[in-house]
Amino acid sequence: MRFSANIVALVLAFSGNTILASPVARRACTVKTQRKAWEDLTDAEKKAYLDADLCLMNTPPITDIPGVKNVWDELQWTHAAQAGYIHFVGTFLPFHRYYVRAHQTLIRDLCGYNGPLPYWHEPGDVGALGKAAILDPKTGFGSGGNGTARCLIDGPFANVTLRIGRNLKAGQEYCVYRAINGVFFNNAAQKNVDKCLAMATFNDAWRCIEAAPHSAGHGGINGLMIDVALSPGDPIFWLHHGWIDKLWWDWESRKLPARLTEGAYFNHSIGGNNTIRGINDPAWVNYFGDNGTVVTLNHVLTSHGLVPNATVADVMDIGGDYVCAEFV
Ligand SMILES: [Cu+2]
Repeated sequence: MRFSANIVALVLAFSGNTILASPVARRACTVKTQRKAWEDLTDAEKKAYLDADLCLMNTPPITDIPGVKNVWDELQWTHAAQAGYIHFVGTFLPFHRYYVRAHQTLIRDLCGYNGPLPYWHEPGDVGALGKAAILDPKTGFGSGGNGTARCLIDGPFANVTLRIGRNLKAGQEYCVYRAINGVFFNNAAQKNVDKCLAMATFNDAWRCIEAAPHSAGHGGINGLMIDVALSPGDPIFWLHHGWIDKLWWDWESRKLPARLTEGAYFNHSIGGNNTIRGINDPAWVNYFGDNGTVVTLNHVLTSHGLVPNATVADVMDIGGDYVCAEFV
């Protein structure tokens, strides 16, 4: 997968105002959002959550992002637009925590969803992915795809139309497509999780989590989910990244409060790089606010105006004022 400098230039050119919007004052965290495994939701809660995603797909755009037809497109677009700066970098985990939180804010504010935020407990489905509750056609996200296009044939998202392409333009319309791969999903095994959680430094833990548990969920669902830029088009993405976010929090929780602060996080080995693969457009690098090539707590996280920008510092504590959540 490639990300060209042209894409970055395009992104900055039209969104200069929104991307640089300063963080707004936030409310104190009083009532924490409960994050629960999908199988611990009641069928009514599952339906309400799935309906909220369908609602986003029918909600008119709220930003000036070109070519989008609804908020779901916008969520997919902002991930695609910065895909080269949020994967294989030190902000991989912080960005995706911010992004999961952004999705939660949108289903709450635009679609009235106030239930628990579900995640996918993936090790529980290793060896039996085809029978996973999350893939249930009636109470879950639908099963695998079918035909040459691998479009979903059942579940609530079988008739969803997506339109954002890798060039960030609305082009040919396409479906949510999957090609379930139980062999690849074996990497989601608990032993791989345990290995990552035992890592002593942030850099080692992050790279481990991104490599095995993270890749396993994307590769197990396959299809759209293995597109590093466009994968948020499949609603399962949010439950997969809810799980990845839990793994980061589980790692942080092993040494609190030390793992909420910069020293314990980044002062090991080389620190988390904030660009990859020679993609170092000065506009983005300066924008991040790290004052260097290593990710810091000042690093800015953006969603191009879907929700206000935040910083890595804001998202470090899952129970802090910004994320305000707890795993139950
Ligand atoms: Cu991502």
